[in-house]
Amino acid sequence: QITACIFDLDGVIVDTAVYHYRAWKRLANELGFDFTEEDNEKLKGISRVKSLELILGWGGIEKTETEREELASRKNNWYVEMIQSMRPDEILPGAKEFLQEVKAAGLKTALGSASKNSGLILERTGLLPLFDVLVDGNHVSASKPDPQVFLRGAEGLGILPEHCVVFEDAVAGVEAAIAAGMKVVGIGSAEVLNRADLVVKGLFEIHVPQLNNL
Ligand code: G16
Ligand code: MG
Repeated sequence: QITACIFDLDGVIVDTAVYHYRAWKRLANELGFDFTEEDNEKLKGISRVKSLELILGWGGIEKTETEREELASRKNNWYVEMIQSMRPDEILPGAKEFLQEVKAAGLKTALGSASKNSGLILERTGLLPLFDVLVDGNHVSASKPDPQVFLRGAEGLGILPEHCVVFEDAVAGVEAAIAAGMKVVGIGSAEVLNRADLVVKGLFEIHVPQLNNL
């Protein structure tokens, strides 16, 4: 019996990936190199620090820890500047409707995101009231594929992992949900998210009654 839904943010509720991409690209360009959109896929669901490590690797650049901190915060400033002006119309199709359907059915909701900026995004898009519990990059020490972010969410809701279903667009996030002992609905391509219990194109394709047949 599913009694709680745990949602990833970027790629499931909103499309902030394009803003992350722009900001990381700008940083890479300032450092004298570029990376492809295909490489950008590898950054999805990965923490800020890990993303920077990957990008510096692609550029063949080595930096000290202090320098890396400065670069990460430079990228974050550009990113925050862009998401400041996000509007409710940037919510992905069906996401708000599905959240409302879940709440109306009496299920609990939690956010399980790697982002340290999730509060600002939910506030700007007006989705904050639809979540019972928020767990994001500010609350965890290990990032996806580690299950910590989802286990904290379940704990916060007071619901056992086996009664939770996770909605995820990233391979690392699907792995994290499985490691947490939860059901998982992949958002995106079935080929890429082949370990998910079900894959849909977006939250517009799923309804509450399906959740107990995963
Ligand atoms: C998101 C994105 C990642 C990003 C991470 C950290 O995770 O998918 O690309 O690197 O958050 O974001 P920030 O720099 O804002 O802390 P999720 O888990 O919501 O998909
Ligand atoms: Mg995501």
